[in-house]
Amino acid sequence: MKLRIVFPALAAIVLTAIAIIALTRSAESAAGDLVVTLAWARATPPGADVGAAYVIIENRGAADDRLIGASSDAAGSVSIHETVEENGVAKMRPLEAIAVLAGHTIAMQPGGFHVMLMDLKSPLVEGESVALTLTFEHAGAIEVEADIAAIGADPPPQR
Ligand SMILES: [Cu+2]
Repeated sequence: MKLRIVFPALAAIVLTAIAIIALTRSAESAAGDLVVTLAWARATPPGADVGAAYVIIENRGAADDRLIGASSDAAGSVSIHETVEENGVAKMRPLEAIAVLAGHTIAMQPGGFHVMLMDLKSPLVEGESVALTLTFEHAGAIEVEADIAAIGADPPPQR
């Protein structure tokens, strides 16, 4: 008898918790089968006019796509970069595109793929956000708001 009352109550609590978690994770932007989450950037020190932003790109579809460009009103120019290590030295190089294969996830992060913001119009300030538009070959444009973390911050935890 008691179980019958406790169980629905428990179920309601669990469902509420799931709904809350889903809401806090709803900071995702999508176009078609491409979903972009966890957009963030590192704050820039005074005087610096370049910064970097990072996103997670998930291709939930059955067709491959490619990230072919990025733009932001906050910067004079924006490009897609990759950091590679050559002879023990980290170097950045611009990429024409990043393939986002069907069913795959691309995780940008410091030391790897990133969105390079050049000629910043103002410094990236911790606690604020910067708007980015990512352009995909097939899915088109996806707009995201990148949360600005501290200078040199580690990536936010993934799900
Ligand atoms: Cu770069």
